[in-house]
Amino acid sequence: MGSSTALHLIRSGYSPSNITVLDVYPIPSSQSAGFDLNKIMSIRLRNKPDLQLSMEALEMWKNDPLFKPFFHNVGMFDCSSSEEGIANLRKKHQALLDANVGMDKTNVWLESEAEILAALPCFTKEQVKGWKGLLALDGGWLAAAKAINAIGDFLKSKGVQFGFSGAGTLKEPLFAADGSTCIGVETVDGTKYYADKVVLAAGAWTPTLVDLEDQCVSKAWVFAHLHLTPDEAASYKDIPVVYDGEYGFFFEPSEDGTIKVCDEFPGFSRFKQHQPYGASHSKSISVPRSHASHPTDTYPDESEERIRKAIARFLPGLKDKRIVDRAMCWCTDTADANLLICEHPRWKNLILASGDSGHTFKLLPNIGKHVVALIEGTLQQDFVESWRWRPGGDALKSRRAAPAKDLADLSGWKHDMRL
Ligand code: FSA
Repeated sequence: MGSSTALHLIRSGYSPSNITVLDVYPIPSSQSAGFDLNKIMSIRLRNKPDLQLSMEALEMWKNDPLFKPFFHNVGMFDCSSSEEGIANLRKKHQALLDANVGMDKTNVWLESEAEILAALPCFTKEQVKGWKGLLALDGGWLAAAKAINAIGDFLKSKGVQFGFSGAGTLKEPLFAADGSTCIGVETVDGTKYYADKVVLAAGAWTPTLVDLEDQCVSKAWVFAHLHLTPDEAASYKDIPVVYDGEYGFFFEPSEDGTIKVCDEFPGFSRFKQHQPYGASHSKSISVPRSHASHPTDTYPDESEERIRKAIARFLPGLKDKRIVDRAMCWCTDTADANLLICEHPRWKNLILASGDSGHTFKLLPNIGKHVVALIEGTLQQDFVESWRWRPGGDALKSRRAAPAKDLADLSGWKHDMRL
C-alpha cells in the first residue's frame, strides 16, 4: 500500500523529491507479504468496496504498462468436492452474476469431470471425481515481488527519496507543539524526517508500531515450494490457479520450475506483551516475526501435514517430492475484513493504510489512488465509511472459519540461526 501510494502521488502530480519512502528492507521489502513468487488475482465480493476495487485493479493489471507484465491471466478455478463447498460456490457464482457487470462472460461453472479436465489437463479423471467449481477467466496470478520491484524502479527513476534499514525503521512519529499534529517521523538511527502528511503503510507491523486499539490482528499464513524438472513443469504450464477452501491452493510453476502450495486455514497469531506508540501501557499484541529477519524459521508441524494433504489432492504425482522451502508470511486482519485507511483520530496528518485482511495484494495498482484521495479529502464516501477508525469486533477471528491459533502453542516452526 505504501509503494502504491507513492506511485499515485507522482501520477497525481506531486513532486517526487517531496516524497520519501521509508522501509526496514529495501523496496521490494523482503518482509512484506507481497515479497512472493505469486499472489492470486480474482474478483472477490466479500465487502461492499470489493467489487469496485477489484474491477479497477483488474483493469490496471490488464492495461497499465507498469503492471501488465506481471499479470498472468491463466484463470482461477475455485473448486470443491464437498456438498457444502459446492453449494457455497454456486452462491458465489450467483453473486458474481447478480453484480451485473458482465461477469457472466468470464465466470464459467464447471459441472462435469470432463469440463474440469478440459480446463486442467494436468489432472486425472480419478483425481477430480466429484469435483465441481467456478472457473474465473479474468483471474490468474500476479508476479508479486516483481511488480513491487517495478514500482520501486519507477520511484527511483523519478527521484523519490528513500530511507532503509535504521534510516527506514520507525522509532516514533514527531508532533508539533500542540502534541497532536504529526509533522514527520524519527527512525531508529535518529534521523528525523519532516512531512506535511505521514502515511503509515507497514502491513502486519502496523499494530506493533502505533496503538490500533485491537482493530488489527496480524497473522501468519504458510507456503511450501517444490522444484519440478522441466518435464514435470511442462504439464502444469499455463494452468489456472486452483483453489479449494477446504484444502488450499497452488499456482503453475515459475520459469525455474518452482510450484508454490498453500493450505487454507484461519492463520497463526503470535501474541506478546508489547507497547506500541500511543498505548499507555504494554498490552497483548500479535507481533510478526519475519522470514527476512529469521531466514531459518519454517512453519508449524501441523502445517506440514496440511500442506502434504493439499499436495496429495492437487498434485498426486508429486506427493513424494521434497519440499525445498517452507515459510510464513504476515497479513493483518480487521474484524470485518474491510481495510483500515483513515486519518488517525488523535493525530492529525498521520494516515493509516493497513488492515489488508489477506486480500489486498491484488489492489497494488489502484489502492494508492484511494490513499491519495483520502490525503486530499476527496475519498468517496462509501470508502470513508468502510475504512474508518472502528474499534470493537473480533479481529482475531475476523470473517474466517475460526480464531487464529497462537504460534506459542505450536511446534516445529521456530529455528534460531546457529552462529
Ligand atoms: O484474494 C484471494 O482470494 C486470495 S487470498 C490468499 C490467502 O492465502 C488467503 O486464502 C488466506 O486465508 C489469507 O488471507 C492469506 O491470503
